Amino acid sequence: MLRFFGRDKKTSESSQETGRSWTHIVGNVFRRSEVDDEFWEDLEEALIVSDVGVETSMALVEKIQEEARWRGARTPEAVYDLLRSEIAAMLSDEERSNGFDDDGPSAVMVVGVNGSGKTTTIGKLAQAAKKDGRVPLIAAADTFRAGAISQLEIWADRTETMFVSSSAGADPGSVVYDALNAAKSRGADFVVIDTAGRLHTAHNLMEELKKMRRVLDRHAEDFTPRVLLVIDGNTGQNGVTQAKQFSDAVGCDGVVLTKLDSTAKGGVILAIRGEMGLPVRYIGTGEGIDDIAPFDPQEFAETILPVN
Ligand SMILES: Nc1nc2c(ncn2[C@@H]2O[C@H](COP(=O)(O)OP(=O)(O)O)[C@@H](O)[C@H]2O)c(=O)[nH]1
Ligand SMILES: [Mg+2]
Repeated sequence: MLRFFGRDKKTSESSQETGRSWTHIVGNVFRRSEVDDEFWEDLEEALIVSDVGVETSMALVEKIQEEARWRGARTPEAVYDLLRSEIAAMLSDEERSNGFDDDGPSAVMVVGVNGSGKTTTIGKLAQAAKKDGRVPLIAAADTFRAGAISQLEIWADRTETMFVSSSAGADPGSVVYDALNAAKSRGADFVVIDTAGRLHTAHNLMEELKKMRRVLDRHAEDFTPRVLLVIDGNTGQNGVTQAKQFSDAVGCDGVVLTKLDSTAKGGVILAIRGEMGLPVRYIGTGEGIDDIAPFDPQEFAETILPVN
């Protein structure tokens, strides 16, 4: 599913702001005249500042040093090209490229902290699914607050998508259950489920999400269960912590990296990939309904480290 829609909007066109930040910070290192110890130290530091994380930055620099030695790359320009290729290779996900692109019906739980862009992403996914000939159904299982339900309903109306909700305070697991049954009887083949994201409140979000996941798993014969984690591209190292928490609770299939149209550095995605192996599936590139694109590692690498 969602095979063609992203072609309207390229990763490289839509994340120019992110590219600018990298060109400024990481690009500067390559102005040095020599590839010496100081160069490597500066490169590592620039990657860390770009949210790539200490562990992943060190591993990346080590890999590139090795590669540079092996290939006899001795100039900053040559190392720059190696870095770009290595980043693209690291983010690509060939062996699992079909993991989310299910041919049959699927049900996707969208998780992430408050404000990361879950509700907006759900509207965009429903729209994209329609363009792709799918029949989506949106489930409002963020029942923590009435405002969350009505915000999602606006997206359902805008995209003319079937909508299943309950009242604020209702059990989110039962909303998922109702949504899957409704999807089955009404012929929907792509169920997108909104969830709460308030980590710092008394109610136990992770336990609630686990319950929802169990409901999904019980319907696995009818709808392939999927979990997408939404991460704000502006998030620094905290994004890794988020990825760990949500993955531990419900197991994530992939990440949607949002707000790449803003001053997001996006480097956290390298840290998430490096430390946890989670692939990026989609990028959010604005607040509009069509501002989503499948993630393209090569284009992303060329955006943050432009080909001269
Ligand atoms: N610029 C930009 N803003 C976004 C993007 N995705 C979401 N937003 C904005 O981020 C804010 C929070 O989004 P929302 O979907 O409500 O997040 P939620 O709390 O995770 O459901 C809203 O103001 C959205 O318009 C994106 O890709 N780019
Ligand atoms: Mg929301």
